[in-house]
Amino acid sequence: MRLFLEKSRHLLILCHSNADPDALGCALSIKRHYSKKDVSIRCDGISRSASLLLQELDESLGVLSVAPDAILVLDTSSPALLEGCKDLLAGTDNLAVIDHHATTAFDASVTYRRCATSNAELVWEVLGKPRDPVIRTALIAGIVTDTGHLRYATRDTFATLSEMVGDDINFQYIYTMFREEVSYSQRIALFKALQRMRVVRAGSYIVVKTSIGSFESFIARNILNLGADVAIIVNDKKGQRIVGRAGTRAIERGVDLSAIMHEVGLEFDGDGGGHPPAAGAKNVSDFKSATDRVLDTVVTMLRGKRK
Ligand SMILES: [Mn+2]
Repeated sequence: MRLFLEKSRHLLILCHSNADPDALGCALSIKRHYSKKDVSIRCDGISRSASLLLQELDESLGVLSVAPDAILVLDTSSPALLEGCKDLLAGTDNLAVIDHHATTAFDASVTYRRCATSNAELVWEVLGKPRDPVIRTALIAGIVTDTGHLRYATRDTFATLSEMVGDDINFQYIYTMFREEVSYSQRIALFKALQRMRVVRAGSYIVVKTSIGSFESFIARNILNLGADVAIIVNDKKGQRIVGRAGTRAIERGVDLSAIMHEVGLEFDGDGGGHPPAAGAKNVSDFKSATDRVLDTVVTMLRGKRK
C-alpha cells in the first residue's frame, strides 16, 4: 500500500457519500502526509461533523487539475456507496482500497483491509504512525466519531489512541467537538418514527421496525437506548435504504447485521453491508419485502432457530 501511494503522482482519494469524519479524516491525513504530491479528495456530499473537522483543521479537498494516475478509495465497502463519485472510477486500472468494513465489493489492485473500529486506525498504520499533530487530530476525530464517542471502542482502539495522543493534542477538545445538538427536525423525525413503530418480541428480545425519511441512525440509536435489541429503519425516500442497528445482547446471540444486509441486498438486486452491530442495504428492488426479510432473519436468529 505504501508503495502504491509513493508511486502515484496525481492521486485521487474517494470517500463514501455524505463523508463522515472517519472517511474525511483519513483522506486529509493522506493528503497532508503526501503534501509534495498532487492529491485531491472527492466525495458526494460531506456530513455536518466532517465539514466541522475540515474547518477546524483549516484543510481543503484540493483541486483535481489533471487526470489522476492512481485512485484510492477510503472507508467504503462498495462502489454504489460512492454515489455521484462512482463514475470517477471508470477506466482506472490503478485502484487501491483501505477499508475497515467486513465485506468489500471492490476489485482493486492493492487492498488493505482489517476489521477495526475505524478506518483511521488502518490509515495510521499505513502512514507509519506519523507525528504531525494535524494528521493525528484528523485520525483521532475519525476514531472518536466512528466508535460513537468511544462507546464501541475496543482494547485495540485504546492502544492506538494512546499512541496518537501526545502533549500537542487536546483530546478533550476533539472529543467534545462533535457533540451535536439535537435539532427540531431531528426530534420531530424521532417522534414520527416512534409513532410508526412495529414491535416484535422474539423470546426475551425486542426487535423494532419503523420508517422515516431522514436521520435513520439517530433514530435507531434512540430506539436501542429505549431498550430494543435490534432496530430496523426503512428510508423509502433516499434510494430505498434500510438501516439496522443491534445492541450487545443481540450481537452476543449471534446477530450479524452486516451479513444479513449483505445477503438481503444481493437477493433484492441492491447491495448491503457494514459492521455486525451497524449495517445497511440500499437500492433494493422491493424495499417492503426486503425489510420484512431482514426482520424475519433477525427474529429467527434471536429465537435461536438459525445460527
Ligand atoms: Mn468508518
